[in-house]
Amino acid sequence: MGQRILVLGGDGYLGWPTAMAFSRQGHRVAVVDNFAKRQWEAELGVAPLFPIPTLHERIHAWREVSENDIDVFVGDLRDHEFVTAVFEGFRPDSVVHYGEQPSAPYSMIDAGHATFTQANNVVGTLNVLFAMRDVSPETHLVKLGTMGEYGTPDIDIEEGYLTVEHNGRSHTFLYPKTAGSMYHLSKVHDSHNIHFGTRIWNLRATELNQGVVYGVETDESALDPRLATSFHYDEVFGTALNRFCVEAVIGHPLTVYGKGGQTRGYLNIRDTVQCIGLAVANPADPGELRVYNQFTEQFSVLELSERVKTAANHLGWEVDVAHAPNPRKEAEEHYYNARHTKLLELGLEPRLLNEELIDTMLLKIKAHEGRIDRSTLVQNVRWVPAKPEESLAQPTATR
Ligand code: USQ
Repeated sequence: MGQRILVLGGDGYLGWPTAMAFSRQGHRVAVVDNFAKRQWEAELGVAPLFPIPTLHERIHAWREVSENDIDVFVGDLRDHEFVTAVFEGFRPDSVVHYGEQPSAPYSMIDAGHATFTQANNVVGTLNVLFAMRDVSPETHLVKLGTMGEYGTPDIDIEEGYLTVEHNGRSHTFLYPKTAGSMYHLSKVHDSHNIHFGTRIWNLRATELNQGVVYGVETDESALDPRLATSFHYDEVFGTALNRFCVEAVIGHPLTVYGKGGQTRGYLNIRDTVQCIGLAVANPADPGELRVYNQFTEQFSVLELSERVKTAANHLGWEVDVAHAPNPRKEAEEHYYNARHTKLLELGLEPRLLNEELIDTMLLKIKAHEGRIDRSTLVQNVRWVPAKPEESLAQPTATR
């Protein structure tokens, strides 16, 4: 029997494909969104690569294509009464929570964007936890965390917890977090609040510490152009591989920040949908916060840029890799070994990055080349503000 699944942030890059996938599998799906992402895009003058209809138009198109309905609640997760009313009205079995400000650079623009990001993300998640406590304590929360919560410690990264031996005794704690941006820190704060909700109120939760997602489409978004997902390539909302592919298409040097040794976990957007499905199908027990590291393979940014360059060269395109000064403050050469076995044990079948997949991305992006605004590729959001006399040096390009 299908579940009642509420997708928070259901208008976004991952939320919309997730909603469609569950709907197609026969679950009863409702999405919540306040269109904040569309406002941040307008604020920064950036746009997704593919034209994105309104949420209501998308839902209408989905009904035409799939003969399935998706319910919609428009409102802000920071509004406690709204969140409570949604839980009372929909009574979800599972809540998939993507409804947060998702960009590290956005959170680092200035004090206003940092405080907005942390307040928005932390308050929204707290309202979800209180609605669960008061309205539907049996609901399973599936919360998108991030691998960036851990940072890049000099020891192996475990899945969520670390057992510490101290003065002859031992205790298992949430794995220590050394996040690298105000955005990543907002997710750290969420993790502690969710842990509290499971310990004190016996709630059930799964946190998915996701790596960097890449990809242009999923099985459902590919069914009709009106179902496209909001693929970003600008400096603020675009992620590394997606940006490199767009840059390769228009002949812009690939923007590797600094030495390029920054290693992260990555996964295909289709695997995001698969992982969420596995988490929802296998709920946590009451009182349990399960933590899964959600990525399929790890790369340095330099390796990623080389993969894109090779694929583009085979298509006959010239591509430069530019080592721009790093606008972020992060380790550019570091140890990185993060465990990610729990989702595999649940049955995840990874779709690994290969040249054919990069080709597919490059060609799909090429078909929309006319919509690419190259002025949004470099916006110089810096982790440490520039001194007045200082400006970013020009990148050195290598071919
Ligand atoms: N990077 C470049 N050049 C670029 C863009 C990024 O070298 O043009 C580097 C960054 O400096 C960083 C790495 O690539 O070392 C990843 O950056 P990213 O912008 O692709 O990803 P990040 O800012 O970490 O954030 C993204 C999503 C966020 C999610 C996170 C997962 O926007 O929502 O939480 O990936 S993770 O990185 O595992 O924390």
